[in-house]
Amino acid sequence: MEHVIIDGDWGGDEMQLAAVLLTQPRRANILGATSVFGNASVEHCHRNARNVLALLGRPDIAVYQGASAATSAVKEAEKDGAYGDDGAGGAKLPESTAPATKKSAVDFILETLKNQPEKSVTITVSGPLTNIAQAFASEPDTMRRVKKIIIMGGCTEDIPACDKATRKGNITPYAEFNFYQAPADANTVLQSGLPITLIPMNCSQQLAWDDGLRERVKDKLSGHPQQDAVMQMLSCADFLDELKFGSKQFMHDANCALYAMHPDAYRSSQRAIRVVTEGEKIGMCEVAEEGKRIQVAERITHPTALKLLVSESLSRQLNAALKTR
Ligand SMILES: [Ca+2]
Repeated sequence: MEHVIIDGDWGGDEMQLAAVLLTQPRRANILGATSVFGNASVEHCHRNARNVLALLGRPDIAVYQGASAATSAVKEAEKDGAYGDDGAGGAKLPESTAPATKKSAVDFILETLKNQPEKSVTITVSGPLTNIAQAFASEPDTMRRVKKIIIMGGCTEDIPACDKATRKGNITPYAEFNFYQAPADANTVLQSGLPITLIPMNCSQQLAWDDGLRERVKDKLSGHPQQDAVMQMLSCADFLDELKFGSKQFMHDANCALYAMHPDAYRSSQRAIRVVTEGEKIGMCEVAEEGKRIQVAERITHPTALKLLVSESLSRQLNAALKTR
């Protein structure tokens, strides 16, 4: 059984991630969720987290608000508007009526690691790494109790692109969005010596949210009152990925949950990764000769099966939630 904290800049991507875990209740138990700035302000991402979990039938999973900006940001990093101002592509979900929480994301993460048995808690991170970097800075020994941190972020290989010959990022030609938003925090976490698996975008881009999948999900959600909102949330970044990679948007974040449940579906290797923290290539990953090694997932062995698993989990969980309301 995996006991999981989901940390992210919640939007449609995290909805897919959470659905994968929620449909496997005998193998995954979500201890709580934390929000962070990223695709939108932390207030928007926090609200999305609450609303998404309520829509998935689990308003009881508490969400704790996290960082509103990178730890050492000189100026706010540029965004690409991929998910609109609200991080949900303008989709209007019903407001969760779950009680608000007062504890911060960092306090929740640290308390959970102290209260649960050592090496029993997995954290998935699908937004900027600021909450994790701050928790580590505050109590490194507590953070060492974590079983595993599974991170979607960065890019460790050149990827063929449409607007350039190759790219090593989506937000800039060098940097992936999550790492670009908080490069120093990403570097701190990757150098921390904590047990980390990194799923860089050269791996996560193997899962495109393509036409066949979205038709399937749309069909299965026919009659669901939030069908349109869900489809809107999941497809709002198409325009950017089409421009850069000639593809419909990718299911980057779902990989964190898929890896937690099916690590054997990934080929990975041990590497030391450094994140560039200044200059033109800020946010870029460099493979370092020396330094703390982490697990880097490089390939998905059966992408079609995993894509189907995400889409089935999502439609199944959304429909099941509707029946229990
Ligand atoms: Ca995300």
